[in-house]
Amino acid sequence: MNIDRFVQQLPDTDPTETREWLDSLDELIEVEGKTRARYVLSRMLLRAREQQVGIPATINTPYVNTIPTEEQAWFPGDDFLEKRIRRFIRWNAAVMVVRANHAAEGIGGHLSTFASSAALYEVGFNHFFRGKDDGTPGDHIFFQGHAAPGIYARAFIERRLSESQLDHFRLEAAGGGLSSYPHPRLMPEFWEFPTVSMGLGPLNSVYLARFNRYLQNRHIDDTTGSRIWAFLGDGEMDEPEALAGINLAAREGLDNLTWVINTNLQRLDGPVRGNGKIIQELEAMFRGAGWNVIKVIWGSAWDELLARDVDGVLVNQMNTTLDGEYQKFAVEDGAYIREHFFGHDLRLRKMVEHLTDDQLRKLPRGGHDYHKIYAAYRAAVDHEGQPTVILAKTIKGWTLGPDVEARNATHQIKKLTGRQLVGLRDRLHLENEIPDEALTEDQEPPYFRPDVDSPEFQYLMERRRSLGGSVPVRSRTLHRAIELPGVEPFAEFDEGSGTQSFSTTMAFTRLLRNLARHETFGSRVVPIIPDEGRTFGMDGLFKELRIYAPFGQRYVPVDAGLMLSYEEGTDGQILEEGITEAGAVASWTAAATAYATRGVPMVPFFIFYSMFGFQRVGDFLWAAADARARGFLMGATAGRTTLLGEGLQHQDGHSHLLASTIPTCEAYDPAFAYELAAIIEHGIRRMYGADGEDVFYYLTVYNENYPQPPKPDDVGTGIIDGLYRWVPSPDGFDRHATVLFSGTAHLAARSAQGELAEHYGVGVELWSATSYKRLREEALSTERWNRLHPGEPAKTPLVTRLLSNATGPIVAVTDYMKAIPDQIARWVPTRFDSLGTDGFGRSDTRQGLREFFETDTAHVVVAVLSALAAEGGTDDAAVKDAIARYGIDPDVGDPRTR
Ligand SMILES: Cc1ncc(C[n+]2csc(CCOP(=O)(O)OP(=O)(O)O)c2C)c(N)n1
Ligand SMILES: [Mg+2]
Repeated sequence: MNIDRFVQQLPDTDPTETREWLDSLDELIEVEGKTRARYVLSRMLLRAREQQVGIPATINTPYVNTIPTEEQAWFPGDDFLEKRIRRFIRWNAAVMVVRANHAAEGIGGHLSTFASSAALYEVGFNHFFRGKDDGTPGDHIFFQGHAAPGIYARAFIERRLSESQLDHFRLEAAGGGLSSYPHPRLMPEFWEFPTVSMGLGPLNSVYLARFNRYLQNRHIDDTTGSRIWAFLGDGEMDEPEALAGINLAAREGLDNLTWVINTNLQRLDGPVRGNGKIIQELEAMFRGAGWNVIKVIWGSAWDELLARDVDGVLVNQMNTTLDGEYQKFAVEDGAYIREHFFGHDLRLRKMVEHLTDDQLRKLPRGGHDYHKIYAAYRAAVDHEGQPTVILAKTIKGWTLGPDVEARNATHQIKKLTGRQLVGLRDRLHLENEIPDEALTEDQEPPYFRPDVDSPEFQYLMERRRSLGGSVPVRSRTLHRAIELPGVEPFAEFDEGSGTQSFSTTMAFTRLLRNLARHETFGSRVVPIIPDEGRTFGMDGLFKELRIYAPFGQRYVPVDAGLMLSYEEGTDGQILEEGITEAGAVASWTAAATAYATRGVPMVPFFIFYSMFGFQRVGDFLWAAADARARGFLMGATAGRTTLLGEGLQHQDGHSHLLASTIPTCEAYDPAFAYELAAIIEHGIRRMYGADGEDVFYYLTVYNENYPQPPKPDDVGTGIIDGLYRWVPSPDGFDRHATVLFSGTAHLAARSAQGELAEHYGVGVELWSATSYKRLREEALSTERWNRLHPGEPAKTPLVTRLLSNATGPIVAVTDYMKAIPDQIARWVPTRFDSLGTDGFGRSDTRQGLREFFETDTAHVVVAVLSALAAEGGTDDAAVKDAIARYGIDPDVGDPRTR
């Protein structure tokens, strides 16, 4: 509490009275002790709040459970059966990792994460997680990536997975295996949310909870029956993205969101906060952000001790013990704990006199106590108006024995010796299920699955039935079909703009408006903007589509009187995210996967500064591809020379290179409005039509204005395939060459065509290359087919077939790096050169920059002549002439290194 500064600012109007209050506090502490004083102060603060006396918030509570025993919800389950089930699952989870590492040395896997969180999951499975069998989308659950073996182990007992599948944990290449972590791309009927890259799950879960509210408020889908659960690691909380969304979750009152942080005090290398207390640190942050925080620190066996802690010595000891020390207590015996935890104070020693050393060692942590966990989940689910975080203290590697539990190396342990397996078996009391004969060194440790008529199986299945069936299940059942638009929204772009100049960004904004206003399809369009709408000329949409604000617009905007005012509403369509590309991409992912998570296809357009796209949030986009996202990413203010003045950090010459790394990303760099419209139309039909494909689109749009040409008649499928002849070679020339352009580079290509015709007698045909990525991928597939089908007539890659019709050597020009056109170089049938913007951007005029990066008219002319000379089609004199004509300094440094 930062109360000192608060107090210092205020005058003391009655110092005598102040003194009296302080004296009585001092006396209270002296006579009754600190605990009593703390209690009285808390009561005073409560009363002050009742009387509307505002006091700066306290952000930490003592190191004890938030829910007092007497307020703990009654546990409705069967203790005995649930414990048995949990033991079976614990056993199988461990055995599958051990067996996998026998079958394939080094294959990896994790024992300790699930071992510490088994109870956290099992209480959820038996009492909370809603399935989809009742025809609803159920709950949305983010499982901690490293806990995957436990989730498989349960699915095995539920008879959703076979023994052979468990034995193919991490052996996926031949098909039918189980993926290391939650990967919908690899197990599309099982996993829903990829989580394993730390920090992505937390942020994605916040924005999914938010997106569900958006769907609700916009009357698109009833999402009230779905809770978002995210199971997270305490180490994971150090990722900046992990905490980046917590303010939004509180601000928008997302009480449909529950986070369960497995605070086992350890991460991969060692303690998360050896010298501090991660639970207290997290409590402060979440409380400060406005979350409901529930700490589950101590198991039930501590209740009795805490009840006798009238002096507060136990709580004091709990408050002052560091996490590093708690970790040590987890590996030490009872005598050590008696000495070092309870030994500092005679009153403490006395408190545990009646307990044996063994009982002391077994005093459990709250996160292993399913009564405490149940109470916390119940409280979270019932809590209104705020998201809830449960901080559940556990021991990493719990039940796996003294060599593993709470050891610093525990995270990496993936093998158990015969002795350790026997130890685990005994610890889990599975002597009848796993007899000694089954644990000899000459055989694999067996799995155990209770019979279908066993009480355990019956209980477990009944629990799941009553909650709507098994989880996790990824479904593609359509709940609310989408109606696709006809050609109308796209048609106007085919006509071109005559003499009027506008940019592809402006064309996009217009198209987006057409789509969003469409009578049936329109409501499914989700424009997502990270505070850049004005930059892209989209501010007109603020008024027309309005900005989503869950509680409406509770103020009069400064521009209320203007035509294009800043309008917010509970059913606003635009997600104006503010300056968070990570948050915006998380929103996009939620929308782009709604076809599966909710059976409600949504069509998100995330429009961002192309430079702050892939390289800023590339990992999120990779995860979105894993989650089988469908939607559009719009890299605006694209290019390294088109966005003129902004300089090095802004000018994007490589997002297409980064996009090329994602197999399901269709990356396009259109030059003209009609291309843009054709690609988006095709994308909508491909992703959202019958048998929609799990791909997404990345399109770069520029801010340079020029007259948009009409669509030529004979482009066929060229725009979508990635390449088509835009203008044939003019007649009447002996020498010919071909120039490929993309994006704004068409300007240089077209003027070079004129220059080459006028001064050098070269007829140039122009091709528009909308997607080198697509061309390359087609060529790679064809090449592979040829390699594997010797003796059969070889197929020719599309790009080779197309360019066999081009005349002369080929020069490609782009506002991106040369590596982008070079993607096809191997399959170009003639000489191929590329001009691009390798190097750091800098501020200048467009012309200045294009000169600098050698992508302007002059350099296209020189490149064509140089290629012709090399091919014997002309001589060096023409090249020299051009260099002189355009005033190029041949000895100036390479822009790549300047
Ligand atoms: C972005 C990222 N960085 C690093 C890793 C490697 N890694 C995997 S698990 C782990 C430690 C996890 O600790 P914690 O979050 O506390 O989870 P626990 O297993 O303790 O529950 C690390 C560093 C990762 N998966 N993702
Ligand atoms: Mg941890």
